[in-house]
This record gives sequence, structure tokens and C-alpha cells, in this order.
Amino acid sequence: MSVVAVAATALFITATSATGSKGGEPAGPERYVAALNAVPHDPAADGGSNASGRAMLALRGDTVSVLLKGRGLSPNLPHAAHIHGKDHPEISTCPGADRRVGGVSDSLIETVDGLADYGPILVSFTTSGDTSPASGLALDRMPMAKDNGKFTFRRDIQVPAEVADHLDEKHIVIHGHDIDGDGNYNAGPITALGAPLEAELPVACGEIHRRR
Ligand SMILES: [Cu+2]
Repeated sequence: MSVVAVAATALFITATSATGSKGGEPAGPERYVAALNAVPHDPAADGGSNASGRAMLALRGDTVSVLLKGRGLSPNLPHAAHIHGKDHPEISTCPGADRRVGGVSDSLIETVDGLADYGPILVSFTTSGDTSPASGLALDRMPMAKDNGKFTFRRDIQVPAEVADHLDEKHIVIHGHDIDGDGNYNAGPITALGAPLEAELPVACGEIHRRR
């Protein structure tokens, strides 16, 4: 092959990989979904909390466009929501009922009880400003459930490269349950995270999967 032919071949490969396969259109985002199910607390201890949710994520580079819908949540209260996980190649899972013991209650799976399964906070789903783990309990910037116990959260978030590269090994967790139904999170002990148990209690969790 001549030098010119080699150069032309290299140029063709570069152009092909940059534009994707659909007639020169730019390659679309990678799409991910997560179905969030209720965290299995003792029903007597959590007052029968039955929160759930659904997330659709679109990844472009290290930016994730998040659409997260939560339901069955304590109304008119903020609900901390995060991507949790462990560093690749460690795989994390949503916490099971065997995680109730520990922390300030042995009937509830507190955030610290669940960390062994679903790992620490990696990204905070705040409505504005910082989205790092440091904002994990920034309740004044977390999605607020309406009267009907639902919220819809939308935001484009720049995530760490480790999260972008291994998004399908992570989890989404929604927190917050007004256990005594008094309309606020003031009741109950302060947990190891420095927040009232009601505010940090994980209520729904779902694994992130790549959509095919
Ligand atoms: Cu969390």
C-alpha cells in the first residue's frame, strides 16, 4: 500500500468512529434506566412506607441527563436522592432485609446499615449548585414531594469519570420518611450522618442498567 493509501485509510477510520454508523449523524447518548423498589424495612417500624421510583439517564461524555420520578413518598418534604456505588470492579447491590441491624434502629435499614451493600454517595441529585457527595444531605436543595407523595427531578449533572465509565454498576437511592407522620423530619434520633433518622432513611433503591 502506498503512503497516500495508508493515510486515506486512517482518515476514513477516524471519520467513521467520530460520527457513528447512522449516515454521518453524531452518535446518540448512552441510555440507562433504573427501577427503584421499596427498601425492606420492618413494616411496623416504618409505618408501611412503600416508596418507589423510576429513572431514565442519558450519558454524554461525563454528563448525565437525569430524569427521576419518585412516588409513595412523605408529602411536602424534601427527599435526598443519590447515585451510590463502589469503585469498579466492586459491585454494589440494593440493601436486603438482613441489613436492618445496626445504627440507631434494628428494625430499619439506615443509610449507614446499607452502605456495605450499596456503597457511599457518589453523586447528589440536588436541584441547584453542587452535586458532589458533600451535598448529600443538603435538604434545602433536594427534590420536594408534592401533596400526592410524588416528585419529578430533572437535571444535567457532570459526574466523576469513574461513575460515567461504570454507571451500570451503580444504584439510585431515594431517602426520607416521616415515620411519625407529623409533617417534618424532626422526630427520632440523630444518626451517624449527623441528620435525623427520618431525613436520611433510605426508602427506595434501584440498580442502574444499560438500556439496549
Ligand atoms: Cu443516598
